[in-house]
Amino acid sequence: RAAEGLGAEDGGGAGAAAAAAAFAELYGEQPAGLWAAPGRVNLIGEHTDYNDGFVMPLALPHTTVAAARRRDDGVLRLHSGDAGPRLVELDVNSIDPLAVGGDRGGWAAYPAGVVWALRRTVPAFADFGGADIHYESTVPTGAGLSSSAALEVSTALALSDLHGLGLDPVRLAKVSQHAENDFVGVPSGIMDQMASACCTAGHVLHLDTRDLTERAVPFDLAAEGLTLLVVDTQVKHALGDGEYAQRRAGCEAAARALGVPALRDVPYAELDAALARLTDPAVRPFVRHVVTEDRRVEECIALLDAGRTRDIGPVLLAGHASLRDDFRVSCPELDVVVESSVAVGALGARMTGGGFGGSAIVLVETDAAEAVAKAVESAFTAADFRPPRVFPAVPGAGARRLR
Ligand code: GAF
Repeated sequence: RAAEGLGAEDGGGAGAAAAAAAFAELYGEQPAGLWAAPGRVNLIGEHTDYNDGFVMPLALPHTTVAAARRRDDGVLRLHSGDAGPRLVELDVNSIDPLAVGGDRGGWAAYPAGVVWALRRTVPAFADFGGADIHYESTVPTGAGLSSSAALEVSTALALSDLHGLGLDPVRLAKVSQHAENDFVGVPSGIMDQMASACCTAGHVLHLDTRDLTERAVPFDLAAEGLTLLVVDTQVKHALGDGEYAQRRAGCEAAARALGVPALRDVPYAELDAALARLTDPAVRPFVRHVVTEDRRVEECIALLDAGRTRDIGPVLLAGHASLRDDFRVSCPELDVVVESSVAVGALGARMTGGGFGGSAIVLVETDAAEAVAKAVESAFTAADFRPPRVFPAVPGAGARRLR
């Protein structure tokens, strides 16, 4: 039942104990430390990050915990509580995107990619001697909640600490994105890694993805009697399937055609003129989405700064319509979440993350949260969809050492 899914997730405590115990069982001694990095939802600002635009993610309480120790024999061993008994063992000197071969696209490509990216970009890491790592994660995979970023950033932070590199959160995010783009081969922007590395509890992160300037904006929904529900549609999304890359390529082609470095540089006031100048009709709706979405981020920030959180509801709805109709990255399940929740009084709702499945967010009065969750669940049953998983998003902390 939806109501049973409404308990907030443990903030890393249970995952930490499980990770330490599993590490000890697997590798025969206690880990040198435990590091956690969260998944995220994005409040608004979708498909803007690879257009140098603005995003507003918040970290989930759900984390990936990495239990790790150093080695000095050139061996990297990786194991995940989610991935069955198989231990992935790699020679650190031959980790490259092709040599990882069978694991390319599999979960181990993400941490292996982080090692590869650290060795390429951090001189002090060049003589990396290896590590043993075990992961436990409460971040749902394939749900559009950034389980990949949580895996990457927890790995980057663990290795940075174990080797005394002292990489700051922005550097951790950049290394992680490098791994995802150039090792795993997913052409994502930097929102998810920045969210996992830089978010703070009780806040959303207002991020300019061009220069990575950021501001933590207070987002204490409980104090206002509000709840942000996450609805995982259980429709697995995969960013690597070509649609994401195709949207990104379309946006970049449009920016070139308009003679600007990125679509972020098209002012909202000049949107109609810019659309008229585009000769390829296929990219016009992409441009309209990105330019209006950057504007919606501004609107949300202004409303939050003015203490008018309830009023962001219509902005979230407009964002969903734009992703559905112009950017065309929604799917029937995500649309049903939005329609069925608003029909019973939700203040606003939208798909979150890359789309093509994954999750939606729903802003509700807290005393209506269970009824809204049930309405969404009933609508899924009526449409013959798999039951969704519903839980509240309490803004959690970014990546940190647990012990
Ligand atoms: C995915 C990507 F990884 C992000 O970089 C971002 O583009 C998002 O889709 C859409 O806003 O999560």
